[in-house]
Amino acid sequence: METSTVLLTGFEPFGGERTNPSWDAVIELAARPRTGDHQLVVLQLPCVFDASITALRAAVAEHAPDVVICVGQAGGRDGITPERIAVNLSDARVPDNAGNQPIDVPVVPDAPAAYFTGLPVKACVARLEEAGIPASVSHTAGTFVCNHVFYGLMHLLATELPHVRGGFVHVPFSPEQAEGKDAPSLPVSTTADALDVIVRASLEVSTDLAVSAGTLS
Ligand code: PCA
Repeated sequence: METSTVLLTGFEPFGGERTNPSWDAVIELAARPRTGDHQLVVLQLPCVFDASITALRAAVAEHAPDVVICVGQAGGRDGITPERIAVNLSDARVPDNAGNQPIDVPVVPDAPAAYFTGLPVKACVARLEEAGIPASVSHTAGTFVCNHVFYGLMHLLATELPHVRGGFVHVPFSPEQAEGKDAPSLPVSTTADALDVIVRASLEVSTDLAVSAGTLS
């Protein structure tokens, strides 16, 4: 069997934080010995509109991955949240790391309003729960750089690389970040465990589970 390549990205710190658990978990996972018929390629993305998509596209072109999973921090969330939908809208409440603050601009002009993830998000959540890791499907990745990258990824795959599977996962603060904030957190090693589960489910599960993950509001 041919070895699959999985491109896993995390973000640099932003918003005055010293760390970003998305990147810390990605490098922790990459440092562990791997079992299974796939290789991981990791990349840190800048928390900057446009430059993040440019870096992602370059890595996809260089490594020709079979699966691309982008990961970002969502402070305030209490579990791992695979994202279901990317919207074609940037509306930044705070500036990015280069001082850009787009308000109500499309990620890609004249492109669809939204894309659904290519990852089996319900199977991911089921496997995470089985592993004792808090998780739920999310229906919004926000309107900042994470959604921007998620939309940019899904647009690239839809228009140029339909055989590549891709999606986005938000993760909670690390305990160190949450200190003094009254916010939930997850140890980075648990977040790394979760990313391992999601990578494997994305390689193994071709059709997502038909179980409800809907919300009423
Ligand atoms: N989280 C931000 C951008 C980078 C990150 O890790 C977001 O949710 O948009």
